[in-house]
Amino acid sequence: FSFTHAICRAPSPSIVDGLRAVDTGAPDLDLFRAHHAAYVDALRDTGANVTVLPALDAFPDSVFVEDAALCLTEGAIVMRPGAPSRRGEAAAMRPTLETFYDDVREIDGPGFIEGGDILVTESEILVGTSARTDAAGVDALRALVADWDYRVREVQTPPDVLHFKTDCSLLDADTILCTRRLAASGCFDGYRQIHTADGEEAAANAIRFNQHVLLPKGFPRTAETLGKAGYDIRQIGNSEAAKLDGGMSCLSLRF
Ligand code: CIR
Repeated sequence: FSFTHAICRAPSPSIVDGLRAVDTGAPDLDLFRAHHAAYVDALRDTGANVTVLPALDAFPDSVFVEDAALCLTEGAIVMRPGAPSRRGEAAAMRPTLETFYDDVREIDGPGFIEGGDILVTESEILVGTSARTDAAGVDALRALVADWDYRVREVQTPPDVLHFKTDCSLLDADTILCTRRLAASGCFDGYRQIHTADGEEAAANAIRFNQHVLLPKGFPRTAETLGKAGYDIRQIGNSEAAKLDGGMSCLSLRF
């Protein structure tokens, strides 16, 4: 959770065509841009170097950069998104990764894996299989990071939840913020856990970024719990990204 860099991408007018599980209306581009700017400011505020890439009109979901790559200390890995409309985003991210990393690797088919299903903790990499990530994708990641000494553990994203990290985030070396439905699977046994308040499940997609915890706005009980636990909370508007099932983690690559 200690980072010197982040990569984001500006939202494109084509976000109105972004993927969504349930259509609750098109996101408003101006409001999306305002929320995105507040998000980038909160990252920069920690002293990190934040690159904001230009919008990619051909890829409506490309503002959700997290799904295109996994950034580790030793190198970066280009993902292989399960959503066909998102596959080109991963390739488009590669040249940027190469400006920061000497070692850039790529997930080979036939498996699929998206960054939103990957949670990196101090001791392991958890990957939730989902509609976007399959067991072959997890195996491909495991093979790619073996020489960097990472332990990759396959877990399950809850049914009807887009990504594993839709329901969880890392708060510090041994603390996870997660929904009760995900905790019930036992995947975080052994970690200290803070659960989102009932009805505030969408607060689980937060990020710890240096001294801040970026939390989507509108989840007062979870915010209060985290504040009492001593975290420095920054609440960021997320109404427009939420219409496309996106949240705090999706909007950046952090390393
Ligand atoms: C999608 O369905 O792929 C996008 N509309 C949302 C991606 C959110 N990304 C994430 O949770 N990491």
